[in-house]
Amino acid sequence: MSRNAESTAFRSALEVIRAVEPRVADAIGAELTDQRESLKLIASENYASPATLLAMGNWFSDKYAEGTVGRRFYAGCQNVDTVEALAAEHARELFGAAHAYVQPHSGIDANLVAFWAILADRVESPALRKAQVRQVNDLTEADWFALRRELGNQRMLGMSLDAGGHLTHGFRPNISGKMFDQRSYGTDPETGLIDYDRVAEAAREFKPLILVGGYSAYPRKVNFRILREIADSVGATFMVDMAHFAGLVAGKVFTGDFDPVPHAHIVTTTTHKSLRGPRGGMVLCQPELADQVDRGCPMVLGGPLPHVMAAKAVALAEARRPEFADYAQRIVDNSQALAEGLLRRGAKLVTGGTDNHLVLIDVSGYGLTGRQAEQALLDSGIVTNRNSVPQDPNGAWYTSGIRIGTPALTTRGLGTAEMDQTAELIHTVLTQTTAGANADGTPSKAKYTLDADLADKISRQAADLLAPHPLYPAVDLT
Ligand code: DSN
Repeated sequence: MSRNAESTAFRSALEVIRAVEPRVADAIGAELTDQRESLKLIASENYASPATLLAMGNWFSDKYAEGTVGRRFYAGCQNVDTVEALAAEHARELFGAAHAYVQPHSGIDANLVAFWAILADRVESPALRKAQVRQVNDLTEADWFALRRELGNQRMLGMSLDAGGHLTHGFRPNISGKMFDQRSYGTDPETGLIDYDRVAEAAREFKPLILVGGYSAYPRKVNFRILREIADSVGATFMVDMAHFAGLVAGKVFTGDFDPVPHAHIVTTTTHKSLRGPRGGMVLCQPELADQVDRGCPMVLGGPLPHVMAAKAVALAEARRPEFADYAQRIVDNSQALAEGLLRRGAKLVTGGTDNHLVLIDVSGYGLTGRQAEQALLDSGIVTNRNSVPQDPNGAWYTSGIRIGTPALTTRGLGTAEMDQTAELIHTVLTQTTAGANADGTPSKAKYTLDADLADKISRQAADLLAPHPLYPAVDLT
């Protein structure tokens, strides 16, 4: 394919949009400029390929397709069937999964599908059985009451938020925190690592229905074989949310005990993080859960998004190519180079390093909160996000950590030498930022001072780092 084809496609699309609402066309163009110019270290973001992006902007967006392949509640779904079946096939092959459900619109949605499938499979309730065989209208009020009580009292054991777990693993800001009686496992206070003996102990005491593995801010590999053994020892269903590291599983960086797919009963993911696909979610599962998983829409999901499923099929096809394995390995090489660069300069890192795509800096070592550090870095052209660290004294809003990740910069082609330079920029900003005070003289968790000239200088250096690695080099919108 010629490089011109990409330019022509995006330029023509913008011309068509501009004729209707020029401000939208301008905003789309401005977004590309912003993404091109920022040193993006947000661990959960990436850049999808032009083919993936283009697969989303078309007539599939106009089609309703509730149901599953070959079993729809709407007529005329033959083309949707094609792309959904392709996406599922690529997902099964890529991950070695027995079943793949590619309809979830996000990671939260994928987790809701999984929770429902596990509850429906495991909870022995006559009312639930009736509901499942679609005799919903026969349920009495007492049935509904009993059902709600049974479902709402089920136990979930997952990683605590400040250790790197995710909101959707039973925490109150998400509906899972209201659906489940949740208990958390943390990490060892000395090493910052998961202590599997303590997870086993918590499982023995709590007897969860679901043991959840997976994280959004834990910088290390997780041994899923051991977690499965723990789940089995208490009769729990083992679910893994691999949203953050799906690309590392796809690229065979995480294999054996560290690949969740052969060990978990059910695995959920997003498709847009390290996997580099469109914004969306996906569920992989063992055959016995497939039927319930496929009921995701309308049980907990709105109508499928066929245009996004088309893009998932494209992105998953890309992830099956040999070069994706090379990409996944470079993500981790870059992350480790960044961690080493920071450590060498004196930064304090949670767990002292990384095995995956992310690094968690404990910025209390610089006398800052996460909020202050995030803002000072942003002023300097470096985009990160603040995150709690284990036993964080500053809570989830101000935090004491900065989470940085390498999937996006690796997609642009930056390598380990540039990661060392990135570590230098981050360390310089954080050492030169001073925590501010409130009007009454008490320490502020948000205010800070950073010399504007220094911030400008770092921004220019960040731009210099990016310059040899243009984003979407074939796309010229001028
Ligand atoms: N929002 C994603 C992240 O940044 O990790 C997960 O939900």
